[in-house]
Amino acid sequence: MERTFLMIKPDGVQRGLIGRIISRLEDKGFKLIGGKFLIPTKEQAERHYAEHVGKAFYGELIDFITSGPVFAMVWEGDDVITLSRMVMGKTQVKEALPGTIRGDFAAHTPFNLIHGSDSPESAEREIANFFAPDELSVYEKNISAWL
Ligand code: RTP
Ligand code: MG
Repeated sequence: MERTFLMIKPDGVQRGLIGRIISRLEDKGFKLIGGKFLIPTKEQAERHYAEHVGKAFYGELIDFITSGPVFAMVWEGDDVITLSRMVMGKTQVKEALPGTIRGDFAAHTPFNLIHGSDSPESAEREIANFFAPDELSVYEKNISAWL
């Protein structure tokens, strides 16, 4: 079972899209095992986006991601890293297809609403940057027991 770090960015929070974004991830069948509302510190943001240091959009990206609250989450599922990025859609809003979160709701890059880890190594690093181990819940999902 794979884990990924997903984060609703400040634009998604400001626009009131937390519920609808989470619904799409739940609809796909992924399991939410951790979530919290926070304003990323500059250090946390710089660790998170270390791979982009030196790129033209880096400064703007750090300012954006530290500008207000985000909703940070850990999700579990088979191939959740690849599949959640498909649910999110392409990074550049002009390439994000309808039916994806970014394709349906985002209109300008870098305001593309949600972050998702791009590999198991990134996921592990990003989860550790935002969550302590005891903030993640290990549980069985058993829908039929609740109907
Ligand atoms: P993310 O890391 O946020 O999940 O997005 P991603 O993997 O799809 O894209 P990545 O290449 O890692 O870029 C990180 C974020 O930087 C902003 N960006 N702006 N102005 C630009 O051309 C540009 N390119 C990227 C976006 O917010 C992107 O999600
Ligand atoms: Mg990325």
